Amino acid sequence: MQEGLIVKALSGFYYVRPEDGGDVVACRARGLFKKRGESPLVGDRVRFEAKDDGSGEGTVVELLPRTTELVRPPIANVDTALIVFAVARPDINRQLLDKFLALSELAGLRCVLCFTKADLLKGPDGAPNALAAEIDALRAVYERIGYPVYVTSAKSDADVGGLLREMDGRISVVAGQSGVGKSSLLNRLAPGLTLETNEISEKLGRGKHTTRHVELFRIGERGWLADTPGFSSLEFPEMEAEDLTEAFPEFAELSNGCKFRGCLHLTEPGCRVTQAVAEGEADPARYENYAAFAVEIRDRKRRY
Ligand SMILES: Nc1nc2c(ncn2[C@@H]2O[C@H](COP(=O)(O)OP(=O)(O)OP(=O)(O)O)[C@@H](O)[C@H]2O)c(=O)[nH]1
Ligand SMILES: [Mg+2]
Ligand SMILES: [Zn+2]
Repeated sequence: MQEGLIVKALSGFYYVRPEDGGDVVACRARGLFKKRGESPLVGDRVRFEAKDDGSGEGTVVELLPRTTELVRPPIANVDTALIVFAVARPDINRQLLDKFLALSELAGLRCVLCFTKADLLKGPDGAPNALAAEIDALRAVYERIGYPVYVTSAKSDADVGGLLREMDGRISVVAGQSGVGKSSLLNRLAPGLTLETNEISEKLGRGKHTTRHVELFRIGERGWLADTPGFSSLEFPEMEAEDLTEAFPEFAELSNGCKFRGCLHLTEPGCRVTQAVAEGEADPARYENYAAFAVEIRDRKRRY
Protein backbone atom coordinates (compact mmCIF):
# COMPACT_ATOMS: atom_id res chain seq x y z
CA MET A 1 0.00 0.00 0.00
CA GLN A 2 1.27 3.46 -0.88
CA GLU A 3 0.22 7.03 -0.08
CA GLY A 4 -0.34 9.71 -2.66
CA LEU A 5 -2.22 12.81 -3.75
CA ILE A 6 -5.14 12.92 -6.19
CA VAL A 7 -4.09 15.47 -8.79
CA LYS A 8 -6.86 14.97 -11.33
CA ALA A 9 -10.31 13.40 -11.54
CA LEU A 10 -11.75 12.58 -14.94
CA SER A 11 -14.28 10.04 -16.28
CA GLY A 12 -14.33 7.88 -13.15
CA PHE A 13 -10.54 7.76 -12.75
CA TYR A 14 -8.57 9.40 -9.97
CA TYR A 15 -5.02 10.22 -10.98
CA VAL A 16 -2.78 9.69 -7.96
CA ARG A 17 0.74 11.10 -7.65
CA PRO A 18 2.64 8.73 -5.30
CA GLU A 19 4.26 10.32 -2.25
CA ASP A 20 7.66 8.94 -3.30
CA GLY A 21 7.44 10.91 -6.55
CA GLY A 22 6.84 8.01 -8.96
CA ASP A 23 4.59 8.14 -12.05
CA VAL A 24 0.92 9.03 -11.72
CA VAL A 25 -1.34 5.98 -11.22
CA ALA A 26 -4.84 5.96 -12.75
CA CYS A 27 -7.06 4.65 -9.96
CA ARG A 28 -10.65 3.55 -9.59
CA ALA A 29 -12.24 4.17 -6.20
CA ARG A 30 -13.37 1.22 -4.13
CA GLY A 31 -17.14 0.67 -4.19
CA LEU A 32 -16.97 1.14 -0.46
CA PHE A 33 -16.72 4.91 -0.80
CA LYS A 34 -20.04 5.17 -2.57
CA LYS A 35 -21.68 3.04 0.10
CA ARG A 36 -20.46 5.43 2.79
CA GLY A 37 -21.47 8.43 0.70
CA GLU A 38 -17.82 9.53 0.47
CA SER A 39 -16.41 10.75 -2.73
CA PRO A 40 -12.70 11.24 -3.39
CA LEU A 41 -11.75 14.76 -4.45
CA VAL A 42 -8.81 16.28 -6.22
CA GLY A 43 -6.45 17.29 -3.40
CA ASP A 44 -7.28 14.23 -1.28
CA ARG A 45 -4.34 12.44 0.28
CA VAL A 46 -5.08 8.76 -0.13
CA ARG A 47 -3.83 5.23 0.41
CA PHE A 48 -3.86 3.28 -2.83
CA GLU A 49 -2.79 -0.02 -4.34
CA ALA A 50 -1.08 -0.06 -7.72
CA LYS A 51 -1.56 -3.18 -9.89
CA ASP A 52 1.74 -4.94 -10.54
CA ASP A 53 0.90 -5.71 -14.18
CA GLY A 54 2.60 -2.60 -15.51
CA SER A 55 -0.73 -1.06 -16.56
CA GLY A 56 -0.22 2.05 -14.46
CA GLU A 57 -3.64 1.48 -12.91
CA GLY A 58 -4.70 0.94 -9.33
CA THR A 59 -7.33 1.37 -6.65
CA VAL A 60 -7.89 4.11 -4.10
CA VAL A 61 -8.42 2.28 -0.81
CA GLU A 62 -8.68 4.99 1.81
CA LEU A 63 -9.06 8.75 2.08
CA LEU A 64 -6.88 10.42 4.72
CA PRO A 65 -8.54 13.15 6.82
CA ARG A 66 -9.16 16.48 5.06
CA THR A 67 -8.16 19.87 6.41
CA THR A 68 -10.54 21.82 4.14
CA GLU A 69 -13.13 20.97 1.54
CA LEU A 70 -14.21 23.33 -1.21
CA VAL A 71 -17.46 22.78 -3.07
CA ARG A 72 -16.81 25.03 -5.99
CA PRO A 73 -14.28 24.17 -7.30
CA PRO A 74 -14.46 20.69 -5.70
CA ILE A 75 -11.00 20.33 -4.10
CA ALA A 76 -9.83 18.99 -0.74
CA ASN A 77 -7.01 20.24 1.48
CA VAL A 78 -6.66 23.63 -0.16
CA ASP A 79 -5.03 26.11 2.18
CA THR A 80 -4.42 29.17 0.06
CA ALA A 81 -6.65 31.16 -2.27
CA LEU A 82 -4.77 33.20 -4.83
CA ILE A 83 -7.33 35.84 -5.75
CA VAL A 84 -6.59 37.40 -9.10
CA PHE A 85 -7.93 40.65 -10.50
CA ALA A 86 -6.66 42.58 -13.48
CA VAL A 87 -5.86 46.25 -12.85
CA ALA A 88 -8.07 46.84 -15.91
CA ARG A 89 -9.67 44.84 -18.77
CA PRO A 90 -11.87 43.89 -17.04
CA ASP A 91 -11.99 46.73 -14.49
CA ILE A 92 -11.75 45.75 -10.84
CA ASN A 93 -15.12 45.05 -9.26
CA ARG A 94 -14.60 45.81 -5.56
CA GLN A 95 -17.73 43.98 -4.50
CA LEU A 96 -16.63 40.83 -6.29
CA LEU A 97 -13.13 41.17 -4.85
CA ASP A 98 -14.52 41.38 -1.30
CA LYS A 99 -16.83 38.47 -2.06
CA PHE A 100 -13.95 36.24 -3.16
CA LEU A 101 -12.05 37.23 -0.01
CA ALA A 102 -15.04 36.63 2.27
CA LEU A 103 -15.88 33.27 0.71
CA SER A 104 -12.26 32.18 0.99
CA GLU A 105 -12.14 33.27 4.65
CA LEU A 106 -15.35 31.34 5.35
CA ALA A 107 -13.84 28.25 3.71
CA GLY A 108 -10.89 28.55 6.11
CA LEU A 109 -8.34 29.56 3.47
CA ARG A 110 -5.42 31.94 3.63
CA CYS A 111 -5.87 34.68 1.05
CA VAL A 112 -3.25 36.17 -1.25
CA LEU A 113 -4.24 38.97 -3.62
CA CYS A 114 -2.72 39.43 -7.03
CA PHE A 115 -3.36 42.28 -9.44
CA THR A 116 -2.35 41.35 -12.99
CA LYS A 117 -1.82 43.30 -16.20
CA ALA A 118 0.51 45.76 -14.44
CA ASP A 119 1.74 46.81 -17.89
CA LEU A 120 -1.53 48.80 -18.13
CA LEU A 121 -0.32 51.03 -15.27
CA LYS A 122 2.09 52.87 -17.54
CA GLY A 123 1.40 55.54 -20.13
CA PRO A 124 3.02 55.57 -23.60
CA ASP A 125 5.97 57.49 -22.10
CA GLY A 126 6.54 54.70 -19.54
CA ALA A 127 5.47 56.88 -16.59
CA PRO A 128 2.80 55.69 -14.14
CA ASN A 129 -0.69 56.70 -15.27
CA ALA A 130 -3.76 57.67 -13.21
CA LEU A 131 -4.74 54.04 -12.73
CA ALA A 132 -1.39 53.36 -11.03
CA ALA A 133 -2.34 55.68 -8.16
CA GLU A 134 -5.70 53.92 -7.77
CA ILE A 135 -4.00 50.52 -7.60
CA ASP A 136 -1.51 51.82 -5.02
CA ALA A 137 -4.41 53.00 -2.86
CA LEU A 138 -6.17 49.66 -3.21
CA ARG A 139 -3.02 47.81 -2.32
CA ALA A 140 -2.70 49.88 0.84
CA VAL A 141 -6.30 49.07 1.85
CA TYR A 142 -5.74 45.31 1.64
CA GLU A 143 -2.22 45.26 3.04
CA ARG A 144 -3.46 47.16 6.06
CA ILE A 145 -5.97 44.38 6.72
CA GLY A 146 -3.09 41.91 6.55
CA TYR A 147 -3.48 40.37 3.10
CA PRO A 148 -0.31 39.91 1.02
CA VAL A 149 -0.72 41.83 -2.25
CA TYR A 150 1.28 41.30 -5.44
CA VAL A 151 1.15 43.26 -8.68
CA THR A 152 2.32 41.28 -11.70
CA SER A 153 2.31 41.28 -15.44
CA ALA A 154 2.53 38.52 -18.01
CA LYS A 155 4.00 41.05 -20.41
CA SER A 156 7.22 41.70 -18.52
CA ASP A 157 9.56 39.68 -16.37
CA ALA A 158 8.26 41.26 -13.17
CA ASP A 159 9.44 39.22 -10.17
CA VAL A 160 7.13 36.36 -9.25
CA GLY A 161 9.45 34.93 -6.57
CA GLY A 162 7.32 36.31 -3.74
CA LEU A 163 4.17 34.74 -5.14
CA LEU A 164 5.92 31.40 -5.56
CA ARG A 165 7.03 31.48 -1.93
CA GLU A 166 3.41 32.07 -0.86
CA MET A 167 2.43 28.79 -2.53
CA ASP A 168 5.39 26.62 -1.62
CA GLY A 169 4.49 23.43 0.21
CA ARG A 170 0.75 24.14 0.02
CA ILE A 171 -2.27 23.41 -2.16
CA SER A 172 -3.56 26.64 -3.66
CA VAL A 173 -6.50 27.55 -5.81
CA VAL A 174 -6.73 30.49 -8.14
CA ALA A 175 -9.93 32.46 -8.18
CA GLY A 176 -10.92 35.33 -10.39
CA GLN A 177 -13.24 36.39 -13.16
CA SER A 178 -12.80 35.09 -16.65
CA GLY A 179 -10.20 37.00 -18.62
CA VAL A 180 -8.27 38.54 -15.72
CA GLY A 181 -5.17 36.57 -16.71
CA LYS A 182 -5.13 33.62 -14.30
CA SER A 183 -3.84 31.06 -16.79
CA SER A 184 -1.31 33.52 -18.18
CA LEU A 185 -0.03 34.14 -14.64
CA LEU A 186 0.17 30.43 -13.82
CA ASN A 187 2.06 29.73 -17.02
CA ARG A 188 4.65 32.23 -15.78
CA LEU A 189 4.74 30.84 -12.25
CA ALA A 190 5.24 27.29 -13.45
CA PRO A 191 7.36 27.28 -16.59
CA GLY A 192 6.67 24.07 -18.46
CA LEU A 193 3.00 24.48 -17.75
CA THR A 194 1.08 25.48 -20.86
CA LEU A 195 -2.46 26.34 -19.94
CA GLU A 196 -4.71 27.52 -22.66
CA THR A 197 -5.28 31.27 -22.59
CA ASN A 198 -7.86 33.14 -24.50
CA GLU A 199 -7.91 36.44 -26.28
CA ILE A 200 -10.49 38.68 -24.70
CA SER A 201 -13.48 39.40 -26.89
CA GLU A 202 -12.96 43.08 -27.64
CA LYS A 203 -16.64 43.58 -28.24
CA LEU A 204 -17.78 42.12 -24.92
CA GLY A 205 -14.73 43.37 -23.03
CA ARG A 206 -14.53 40.11 -21.14
CA GLY A 207 -13.04 36.68 -21.66
CA LYS A 208 -14.73 33.38 -22.39
CA HIS A 209 -14.29 30.65 -19.84
CA THR A 210 -11.39 28.75 -21.31
CA THR A 211 -10.47 26.58 -18.35
CA ARG A 212 -12.84 23.84 -17.23
CA HIS A 213 -11.84 20.63 -15.44
CA VAL A 214 -10.08 20.57 -12.08
CA GLU A 215 -6.45 19.54 -12.00
CA LEU A 216 -3.52 20.22 -9.66
CA PHE A 217 -0.22 21.32 -11.14
CA ARG A 218 3.16 21.29 -9.50
CA ILE A 219 4.29 24.74 -8.54
CA GLY A 220 7.75 25.44 -7.20
CA GLU A 221 9.45 22.61 -5.39
CA ARG A 222 6.65 21.44 -3.14
CA GLY A 223 3.50 23.32 -4.05
CA TRP A 224 0.33 22.34 -5.89
CA LEU A 225 -2.02 24.64 -7.66
CA ALA A 226 -5.39 24.38 -9.40
CA ASP A 227 -6.32 26.55 -12.35
CA THR A 228 -10.05 26.68 -11.77
CA PRO A 229 -12.82 27.88 -14.02
CA GLY A 230 -13.20 31.63 -13.80
CA PHE A 231 -16.49 32.56 -12.17
CA SER A 232 -18.43 35.77 -12.41
CA SER A 233 -20.94 35.36 -9.60
CA LEU A 234 -20.90 33.45 -6.33
CA GLU A 235 -23.36 32.60 -3.61
CA PHE A 236 -22.75 32.67 0.11
CA PRO A 237 -23.22 29.31 1.82
CA GLU A 238 -26.16 28.74 4.13
CA MET A 239 -25.10 30.70 7.22
CA GLU A 240 -26.14 33.21 9.86
CA ALA A 241 -25.58 36.86 8.91
CA GLU A 242 -23.77 37.45 12.21
CA ASP A 243 -21.07 34.96 11.20
CA LEU A 244 -20.15 37.13 8.23
CA THR A 245 -18.07 39.39 10.50
CA GLU A 246 -15.51 36.58 10.73
CA ALA A 247 -14.95 36.85 6.98
CA PHE A 248 -13.83 40.49 7.34
CA PRO A 249 -10.79 40.27 9.67
CA GLU A 250 -10.56 44.00 10.35
CA PHE A 251 -14.25 44.14 11.39
CA ALA A 252 -13.95 40.93 13.42
CA GLU A 253 -11.24 42.60 15.46
CA LEU A 254 -13.31 45.75 16.04
CA SER A 255 -16.52 43.87 16.84
CA ASN A 256 -15.35 43.10 20.39
CA GLY A 257 -16.03 46.78 21.02
CA CYS A 258 -19.66 46.63 19.83
CA LYS A 259 -22.30 47.17 22.51
CA PHE A 260 -24.36 44.13 21.55
CA ARG A 261 -23.22 40.58 21.01
CA GLY A 262 -24.23 39.35 17.57
CA CYS A 263 -24.14 42.95 16.30
CA LEU A 264 -24.56 42.96 12.52
CA HIS A 265 -22.91 46.41 12.30
CA LEU A 266 -25.84 47.76 10.29
CA THR A 267 -28.04 50.10 12.35
CA GLU A 268 -27.35 48.90 15.89
CA PRO A 269 -26.46 51.58 18.46
CA GLY A 270 -23.02 51.48 20.04
CA CYS A 271 -21.48 49.71 17.04
CA ARG A 272 -17.68 49.96 17.02
CA VAL A 273 -17.47 48.96 13.34
CA THR A 274 -19.72 51.72 11.96
CA GLN A 275 -17.94 54.17 14.27
CA ALA A 276 -14.54 53.15 12.82
CA VAL A 277 -15.87 53.62 9.29
CA ALA A 278 -17.30 57.06 10.14
CA GLU A 279 -14.00 58.12 11.65
CA GLY A 280 -11.94 56.95 8.68
CA GLU A 281 -10.25 54.09 10.54
CA ALA A 282 -11.76 51.45 8.26
CA ASP A 283 -12.25 51.44 4.51
CA PRO A 284 -15.78 52.60 3.53
CA ALA A 285 -15.98 50.48 0.37
CA ARG A 286 -15.12 47.34 2.34
CA TYR A 287 -17.84 48.26 4.81
CA GLU A 288 -20.43 48.87 2.09
CA ASN A 289 -19.70 45.46 0.59
CA TYR A 290 -19.85 43.84 4.00
CA ALA A 291 -23.22 45.48 4.68
CA ALA A 292 -24.64 44.45 1.29
CA PHE A 293 -23.62 40.82 1.91
CA ALA A 294 -24.97 40.85 5.47
CA VAL A 295 -28.35 42.12 4.30
CA GLU A 296 -28.38 39.59 1.46
CA ILE A 297 -27.73 36.72 3.89
CA ARG A 298 -30.19 37.97 6.52
CA ASP A 299 -33.03 38.54 4.06
CA ARG A 300 -32.43 35.23 2.34
CA LYS A 301 -32.92 33.51 5.69
CA ARG A 302 -36.18 35.37 6.30
CA ARG A 303 -37.64 34.20 3.02
CA TYR A 304 -37.49 30.51 3.93
N1 LIG B 1 -1.95 43.50 -21.07
C1 LIG B 1 -1.96 42.30 -20.47
N2 LIG B 1 -2.79 41.33 -20.91
C2 LIG B 1 -2.78 40.13 -20.28
C3 LIG B 1 -1.92 39.87 -19.17
N3 LIG B 1 -2.15 38.61 -18.72
C4 LIG B 1 -3.11 38.10 -19.54
N4 LIG B 1 -3.49 39.00 -20.47
C5 LIG B 1 -4.49 38.80 -21.54
O1 LIG B 1 -5.79 38.62 -20.93
C6 LIG B 1 -6.55 37.67 -21.67
C7 LIG B 1 -7.07 36.57 -20.75
O2 LIG B 1 -5.98 35.83 -20.18
P1 LIG B 1 -6.16 34.37 -19.55
O3 LIG B 1 -4.88 34.04 -18.90
O4 LIG B 1 -6.70 33.42 -20.56
O5 LIG B 1 -7.31 34.66 -18.48
P2 LIG B 1 -8.02 33.64 -17.45
O6 LIG B 1 -8.19 34.42 -16.20
O7 LIG B 1 -7.25 32.38 -17.34
O8 LIG B 1 -9.43 33.40 -18.14
P3 LIG B 1 -10.42 32.13 -17.98
O9 LIG B 1 -9.62 30.89 -18.16
O10 LIG B 1 -11.42 32.36 -19.03
O11 LIG B 1 -11.02 32.26 -16.60
C8 LIG B 1 -5.64 37.17 -22.78
O12 LIG B 1 -5.94 37.93 -23.94
C9 LIG B 1 -4.25 37.51 -22.28
O13 LIG B 1 -3.33 37.71 -23.34
C10 LIG B 1 -1.04 40.93 -18.73
O14 LIG B 1 -0.26 40.82 -17.78
N5 LIG B 1 -1.11 42.12 -19.43
MG1 LIG C 1 -7.83 30.35 -17.70
ZN1 LIG D 1 -21.21 46.32 15.45
